[in-house]
Amino acid sequence: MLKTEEQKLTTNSHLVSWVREMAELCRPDAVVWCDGSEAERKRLTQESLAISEIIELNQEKMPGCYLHRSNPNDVARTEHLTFICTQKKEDVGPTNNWMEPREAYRKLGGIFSGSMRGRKMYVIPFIMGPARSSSSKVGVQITDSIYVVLNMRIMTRMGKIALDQLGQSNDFTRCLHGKADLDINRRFICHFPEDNTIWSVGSAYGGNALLGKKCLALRIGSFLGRRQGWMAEHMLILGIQNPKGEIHYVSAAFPSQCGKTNLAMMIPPQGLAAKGYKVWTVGDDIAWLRPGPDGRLWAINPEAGFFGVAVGTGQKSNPNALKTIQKNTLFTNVVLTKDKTVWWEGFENPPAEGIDWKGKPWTLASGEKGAHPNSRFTAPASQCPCISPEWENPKGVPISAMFFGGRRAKVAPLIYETLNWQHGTYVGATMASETTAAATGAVGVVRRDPMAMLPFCGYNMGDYFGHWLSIGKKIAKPPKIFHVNWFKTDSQGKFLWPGFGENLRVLLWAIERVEGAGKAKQTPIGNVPTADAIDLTGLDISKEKMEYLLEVDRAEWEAELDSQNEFFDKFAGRLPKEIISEQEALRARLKK
Ligand code: GTP
Ligand code: SPV
Ligand code: MN
Repeated sequence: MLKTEEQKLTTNSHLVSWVREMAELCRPDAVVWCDGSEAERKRLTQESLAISEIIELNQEKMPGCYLHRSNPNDVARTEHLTFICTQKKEDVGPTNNWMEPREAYRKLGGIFSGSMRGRKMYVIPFIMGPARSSSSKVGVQITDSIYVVLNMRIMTRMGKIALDQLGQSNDFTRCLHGKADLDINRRFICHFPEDNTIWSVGSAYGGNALLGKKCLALRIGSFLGRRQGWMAEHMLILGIQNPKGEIHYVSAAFPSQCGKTNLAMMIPPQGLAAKGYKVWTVGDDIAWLRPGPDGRLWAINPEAGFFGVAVGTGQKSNPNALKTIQKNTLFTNVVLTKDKTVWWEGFENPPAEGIDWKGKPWTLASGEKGAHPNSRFTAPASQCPCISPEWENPKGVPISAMFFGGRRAKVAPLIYETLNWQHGTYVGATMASETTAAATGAVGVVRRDPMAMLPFCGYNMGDYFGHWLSIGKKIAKPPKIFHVNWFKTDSQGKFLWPGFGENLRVLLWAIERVEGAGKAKQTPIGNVPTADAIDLTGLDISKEKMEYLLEVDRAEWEAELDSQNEFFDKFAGRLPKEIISEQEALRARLKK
């Protein structure tokens, strides 16, 4: 059944026999090997249209753009159905769900069995990272969803290019994905880091189904990174160019739906643009970081596209994202307008009526939400107007500063600088944020989300903190680590800081600190800018507001430390002693 097409594309016997084995399990009507060509894109688009999996948008206004509506029970990551399957349960730690590998293969195998009858099986070879980069990894995803293939085309370097990179090697992540019947009761996202394998069944949603992204680049990636001496992080990467033309690259870890895409594409506010500042996007969600021979940490973006949150993306908040999604973009769970364009909450000039994300007639006047809060766009990174000339550099870019941050209505000031790598690791390890619509479950509940990796770390998080500490010992010139919070609110729950492009002001202070300048005040938690240290040229914000944004309240921090302990207690013996001693030192500073 496989013969003709496979032989043309690859002679890799490891790959060919694995695909044959999976086809025997899933029993598709046909196996299609994807080469990544333009002709293939056209053909698959037509097939997807024919089964109403996607809807053609206005090709004059939005060439190459299509809309997909998910099954309403399948619109976000399902963390309770996501498992790490290692021989020993303690290796996944207290923050991951565990399943015994044989049990997982048996259980999911039962669901996969015969599940592709009447459908085609697509084989997608892909690279995470720039082609020919020694930092890149090859994966091969099998799927029965054309929507998934079309997304993978945008999000990864796929097809022939990946087979060329793989050659005859057996070193690739085996990614099996099937929609089965999209039944949430038969949905499992299982990772087998010890086998370099991922099996995902019963969902066609982004992070559950585009297996190169969270599953490979973060869960399997973090596991491989620990073995091989690098880091896989839920971080954006951006370059900040000063008026002299010098560029500092920084990375930032914020939990899902907490502003990575927006920060990665921000436009300098007028006051700073006039002075000559520019921002360059390298990546918006994931960074792979390695110690370089020069003692610095170097980062690549393993992805080739953006799977961004649509809701909230507007002319005012993120004009670069809007320019990026003018063409060749897939939209998921947004409003379809009368003239076959798209809209979502937070996008200016709403239409009076349209079809909502569930496919039902919708009017603006109804006050109902038209787009799902986790609606998304999938767009090629190369279309971003501020994409960095370095974004595909196989060596990556050197990182000067790293930022941790989340949604905190209180406690965390706008920015503070940690004292060193070890203290920064502690600050990342104790990050907290209010939950969002990116995953199913309650929204707005504060939870610990270390390094924004809580749902994405492929092994015991205690060991992960240890890995951070060990990387710090290997780099002579570590980036400075900061913590930011764009989401502090007033007594009415209104955001105090204007955010978006204005965030550049805060990053510039951090870069001044990297360069040994920038005025700072010592506080128990770290160094905070003095009231006049942040460049506010052209921004109208009161002195009182700034003072409150930068305030460090001792009583709030003492309570924060108590709540950190509840999280630490889960790790029992596996929390590095350095993390505990950093917390003790902070407690002592707060008491002084
Ligand atoms: P994932 O793709 O889920 O990982 O999300 P992300 O971290 O890339 O978040 P994104 O940039 O898409 O922003 C998520 C939401 O936060 C959107 O609704 C934004 O409008 C909002 N947001 C982003 N940056 C800011 C900010 O600086 N201030 C405020 N108040 N909201 C922001
Ligand atoms: C996230 O939830 O952090 C995302 C979207 O970036 S997903 O690909 O679904 O994980
Ligand atoms: Mn993300």
